[in-house]
Amino acid sequence: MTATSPATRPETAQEPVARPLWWGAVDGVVAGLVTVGLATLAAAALVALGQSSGQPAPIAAVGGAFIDRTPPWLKDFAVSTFGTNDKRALLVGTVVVLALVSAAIGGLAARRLVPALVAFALVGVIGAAAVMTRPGAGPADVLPTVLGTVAGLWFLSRASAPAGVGGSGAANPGRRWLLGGAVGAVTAYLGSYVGGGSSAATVSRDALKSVPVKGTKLAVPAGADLGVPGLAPYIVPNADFYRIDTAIVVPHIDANDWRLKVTGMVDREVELDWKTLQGKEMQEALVTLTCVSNEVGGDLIGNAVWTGWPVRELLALAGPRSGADMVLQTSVDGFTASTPLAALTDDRNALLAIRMNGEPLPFEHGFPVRVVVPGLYGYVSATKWVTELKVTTYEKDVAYWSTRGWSAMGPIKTASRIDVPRAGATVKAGTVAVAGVAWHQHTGISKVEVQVDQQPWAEARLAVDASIDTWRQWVYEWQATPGSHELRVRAYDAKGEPQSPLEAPPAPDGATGIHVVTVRVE
Ligand SMILES: Nc1nc2c(c(=O)[nH]1)N[C@H]1C(S)=C(S)[C@@H](COP(=O)(O)O)O[C@H]1N2
Ligand SMILES: [Mo]
Repeated sequence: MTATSPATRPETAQEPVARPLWWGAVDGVVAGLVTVGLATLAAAALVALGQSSGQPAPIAAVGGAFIDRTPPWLKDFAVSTFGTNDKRALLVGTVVVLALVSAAIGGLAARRLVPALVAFALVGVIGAAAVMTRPGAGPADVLPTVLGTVAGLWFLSRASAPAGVGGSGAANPGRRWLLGGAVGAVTAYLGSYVGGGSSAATVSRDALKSVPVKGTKLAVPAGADLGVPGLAPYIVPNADFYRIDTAIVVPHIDANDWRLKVTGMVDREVELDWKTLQGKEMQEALVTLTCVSNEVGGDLIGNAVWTGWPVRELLALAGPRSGADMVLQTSVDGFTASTPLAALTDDRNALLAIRMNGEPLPFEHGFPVRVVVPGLYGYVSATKWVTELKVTTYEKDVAYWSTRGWSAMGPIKTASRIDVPRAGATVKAGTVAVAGVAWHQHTGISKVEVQVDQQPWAEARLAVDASIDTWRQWVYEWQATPGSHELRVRAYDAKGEPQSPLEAPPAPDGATGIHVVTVRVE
């Protein structure tokens, strides 16, 4: 008998024709899609059923884990390259890397199935590890990734099995790709759709829109907004408000599940829930938030009416011990901010804010509760989705950005910006309104000056002073003459201190320098 005898080697089990490598690569990508799709959908289901308070979707978890391990230079590069799209860019990057890895594993599967399956499972394990190390992760969170990975392994092994013994490997792969691709795409879409809306959190936020808030309303003085076209509005609508955070997926917390603990160096730990907070007498305050990453002339700044309960009153219930000088704020997603204890207990009215411009906080801006502290950059004060305030010391605890090259303290620096005319604009000769904003929160602005080319500095007209905690609009009527001109602005705070003219980058504690725009006059 020869080795090729039909008696020993049935027709159907003949050595299959080796599949082209690129077939394998496509199989790998489709297997990856099936895995991610099913896992995303299962994760959304877990969240919708209230069975997870972590980040059970593997792509989001890997992205989040990556952000938390990003060195400062890479973070700066991402923000300067992608701006506030940096997280979208990271998600796209994660998906591209995963597709490449899946393709490579699929190619391997076309030649050697077992090592390929092991490699595929390993990628699943990495995803599961990312999920399980996200803040708030519970045991159930691993299930979506396990389910997805098992389905992906099944797909890959079926695809690679020889035709005729239950496999479809050597058969025309088109149908398999179409089916697998459809399952992956539909589940991924459904998963992100369910994950994005219709959750208990959305229901709870919608219901709160019509619930009246206790406390006195604030009236914004007429004249705080100069109404100059192109100038940033004094109050920035929620939809236009800048957003900066490390959250790959915006946390969706049901207000009824929200708790805030006061821990650390206190006489007694206190826990605050939503019902209790809602029963408090609220205050309304105008506060301008600013990001420490804002470049000179940048737009990572915005002003809103915030409604909330003073943090001071909550801390008083806990009784901070002497020796404490800092409060480490923690959010549901693990972000931390170190705020001077004094800034939360003095008369500046740091708030546990529940409303932004009269609406329940948008999810992106911290629903159900965030902290707002006048005078401090966001990264050391404005914790969104806040869940814990630990009274401690700067010596003992270090916050998220302070371990990544940013200063532990973050008082906002005096600055000013020209909004109109825009840099590079062409304007008509004659009277031109040069206008912008200036800020030094919790001190206030007393004077703004504009310089045209090398002429002497001239005083601009300030808008009505609505609050020392906000930016202030200014306008200067310029008699523009034809040609190219440079416009500069500088602000003085309420103590008469001019802003620093020295050029400094955002890191480690905020940019300084003069905003200059060049315009053409015809
Ligand atoms: N939970 C959480 N809160 C956060 C951050 C964050 O990454 N996570 N970023 C802070 C930073 S750096 C800024 S500038 C402000 C921005 O607030 P906004 O997105 O509502 O404008 O939020 C702060 N609060
Ligand atoms: Mo920030």
